[in-house]
Amino acid sequence: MANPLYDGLFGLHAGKSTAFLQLPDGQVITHQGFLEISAQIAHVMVEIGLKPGDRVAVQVEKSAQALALYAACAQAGLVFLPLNTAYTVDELSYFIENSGASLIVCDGSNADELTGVANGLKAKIETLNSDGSGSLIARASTMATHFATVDRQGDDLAAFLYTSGTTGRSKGAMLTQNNLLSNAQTLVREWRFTSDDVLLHALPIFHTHGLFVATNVTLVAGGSMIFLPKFDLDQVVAHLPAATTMMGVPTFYTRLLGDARFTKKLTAHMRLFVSGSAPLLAETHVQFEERSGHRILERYGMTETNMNTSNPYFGERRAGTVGFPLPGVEVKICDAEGRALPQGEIGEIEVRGPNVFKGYWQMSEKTAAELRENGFFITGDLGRIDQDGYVQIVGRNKDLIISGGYNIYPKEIELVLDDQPGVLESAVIGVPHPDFGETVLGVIVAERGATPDADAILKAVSQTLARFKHPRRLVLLEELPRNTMGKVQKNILRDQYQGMFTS
Ligand code: MLC
Ligand code: AMP
Repeated sequence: MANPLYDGLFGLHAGKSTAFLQLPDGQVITHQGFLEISAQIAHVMVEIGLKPGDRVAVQVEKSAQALALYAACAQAGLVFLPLNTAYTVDELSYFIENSGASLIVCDGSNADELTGVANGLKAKIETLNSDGSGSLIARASTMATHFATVDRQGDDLAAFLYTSGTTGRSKGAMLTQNNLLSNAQTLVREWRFTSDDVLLHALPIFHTHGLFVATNVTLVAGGSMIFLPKFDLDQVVAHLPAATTMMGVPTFYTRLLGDARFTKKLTAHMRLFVSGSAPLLAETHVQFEERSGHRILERYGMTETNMNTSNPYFGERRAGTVGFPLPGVEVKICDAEGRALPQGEIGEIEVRGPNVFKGYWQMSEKTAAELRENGFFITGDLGRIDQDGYVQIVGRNKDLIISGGYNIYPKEIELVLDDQPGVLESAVIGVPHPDFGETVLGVIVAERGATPDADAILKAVSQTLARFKHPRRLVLLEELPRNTMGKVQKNILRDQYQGMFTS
């Protein structure tokens, strides 16, 4: 027996004294040093009483210790459940309750509020602060630096990542050990990662991009990461000279283009820039090449599937496309029944492969609605495949806004807006935004004779939902445009307000 994920990402670096994490304060953590921290944390998990398959809900700032917690969960056979640091206690309570997490790891500043949630659910709580302090690490520091890896199979669960849906209820996407490992191994080969690579890591580590793409790829290759707490333009510019690769959402690249320090000279030594999580405008692609001499490599993925397609490392990286299906991944353009459409036509993108998740936690109906019996996952993205085989994403068949790489489901916000005094109904739409790509606009209709108070509404939203989901503006309309079936025509609203943040 073995533990494919731990062995394939972490265990293979045992004893290596080469750098794994380079922190902004100059501290370097070697591969072996990292394994020792994670082994110590794994001992704490066992001491707490966690058993293989138990869920560990984690809402902490990015740090080396936070990453070691991910490795510890893999080694102890636990299911890692990372959560956006922007989530409110309301949002967290749902994830913790729905997942049945046995342990919550949070920042010390949130411990009091979350202790209430934990007690109600019989979950244990430990703290981990951004500077690496906290009860978890205090306990870990007394533990042995070797831990006997727990046996797991490739089909066992490794992580839950929550993703919202069109009904407003979040779903826990169940990812197996094999889902994560197979995708990382494929990407290392496709993108030519080696142990010489130094990846500039400025993404959060609670989503697929920063954790399962950037981190897992670096681990499989045995390379190292300059591990920044977040995307900060000055820090990124300062650390680029020491990096060989960088991964980011389009906002990273538009922000770099907006800075005069971002030049050919600064990036001449770089090997690769990868973009994903949101559409990269073709004009950004072109401007980036003009300024830096590098063609960004755009790829396409999702929480439920990890990465599906990628532009080629060698060969033409075609702007406005997400490249070819990755080896082992099948991509079909289909009609609503899942029948393949003729080449070149626009339809729903469906994918199948070792990367595709196992289903939504305890939501068999939702799983059945999106994951076909033949293994194809209905992505909700609309696309076509051009005559040369490049996949192009042309839109979405799901009501989703992507702001700065974060997914926002309008329904979740509409439910809160509809509850506010004086509001009859609402429609939330995404409109173009120069920095975030898209941003949130709330359109509300007042109850007869009422005058809703916009400030009070936004305050109520802020108590319930994470900041990145807040409408950046509210618009009051007499009524919402509807079609003959009574369905709100969001396309009309999007057309009407498309220039609100760009002109
Ligand atoms: C922060 N804010 C956001 C936001 N991020 N609002 C909308 N959309 C976002 N993405 C809020 C802040 O709270 C702040 O609120 C204000 O916006 C401006 O803050 P900022 O200083 O500009 O925020 P910053 O820290 O710079 O964050 C922007 C960002 C960050 C783009 C760097 O959001 C980011 O790192 N995004 C990456 C997301 C990601 O990793 N996605 C991958 C998902 S995986 P205020 O109160 O000051 O106005 C996936 C699969 C795949 O999709 O294919 O990869
Ligand atoms: P998430 O649910 O956060 O994993 O987001 C996945 C969604 O992000 C996909 O279904 C796409 O809509 C979008 N996405 C990811 N990568 C790209 C890309 N390169 N271009 C366009 N959309 C993308």
